[in-house]
Amino acid sequence: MTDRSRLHMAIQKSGRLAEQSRDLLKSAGLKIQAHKGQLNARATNFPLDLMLVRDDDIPTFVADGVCELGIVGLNVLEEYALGQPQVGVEVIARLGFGRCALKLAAPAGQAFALADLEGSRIATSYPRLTRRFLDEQGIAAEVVTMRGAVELAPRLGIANYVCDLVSTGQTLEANGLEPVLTVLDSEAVLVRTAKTIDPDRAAQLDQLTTRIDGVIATAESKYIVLNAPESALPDISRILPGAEAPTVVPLVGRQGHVAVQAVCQESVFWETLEQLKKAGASAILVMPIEKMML
Ligand code: PRT
Ligand code: ZN
Repeated sequence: MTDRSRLHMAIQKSGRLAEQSRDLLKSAGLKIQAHKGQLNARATNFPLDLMLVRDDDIPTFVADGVCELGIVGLNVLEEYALGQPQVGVEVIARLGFGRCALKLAAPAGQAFALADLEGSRIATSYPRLTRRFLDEQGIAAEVVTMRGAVELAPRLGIANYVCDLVSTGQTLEANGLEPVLTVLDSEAVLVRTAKTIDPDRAAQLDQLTTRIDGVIATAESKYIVLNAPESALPDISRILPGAEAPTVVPLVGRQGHVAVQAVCQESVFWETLEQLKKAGASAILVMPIEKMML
């Protein structure tokens, strides 16, 4: 029996999203108590229970309200949603991991034009997304649904093309295929049920999602401190990536010089530091941010 005084979140038990889903929750300050092989885990310092399931089941759990929250690949979610008459799951945040793309691939080295798909057979584990794409392009083709080993279909003579998830592209290459079109760009997303949640649970959900937003924001953010002549401030503010209104403090004993502090919400590259130095900055420090609440 599920404890209705606690929030429930469905995450992948094992697989490509499992570890990073748990890491995200840990970064949000949750201590998770899990026992090997169990389908449930409990946060000991937050009213959250985890359901550890196959990724394919996560949209259903969330849509039904069995779990208020879930972490799942956008590809799995969209494929599920296309088969449902009503939207039962809402995306709250993109999480920046599990990145991949659903791509249409053709035999390598073969000239390809969109019109070639007309009347062809396309093997995929994502029949609804593939069908939607073909419909949008006005192409009539046969979609062959396969559970796995999709990339073998052309060689086995089952299909002319495949529509499969790609991250590095190695699997396609190893099977003599090359991507020709992108059907969907995907990554892990945090989702919530569209069902109404009682006020206590809703407050917990807000608290948790605010923390997760903070974790996502911190992943890329850096804290920059530097010294500069006051006259260089306009240039320096322009260079600082994704920084809002930096703090400017006078430097004691150094007339016309200031210390600048800023949170940069985009990656800070060596090139950025070189540009800052050129603009007159010195003693530049770039520091990771551990926690942030926006
Ligand atoms: O057991 P369960 O059903 O939970 O897991 P699963 O086996 O269905 O899924 P899993 O763990 O393989 O993937 C979970 C999610 O990770 C997917 O739904 C995607 O959102 C995301 N993801 C990210 C990927 C990939 N990258 C990926 N490369 N999912 C699958 N692949 C496969 C792809 O299908 C192909 O076979 O990896 C191969 C291609 O990889 P490259 O690197 O050779 O291009
Ligand atoms: Zn799966």
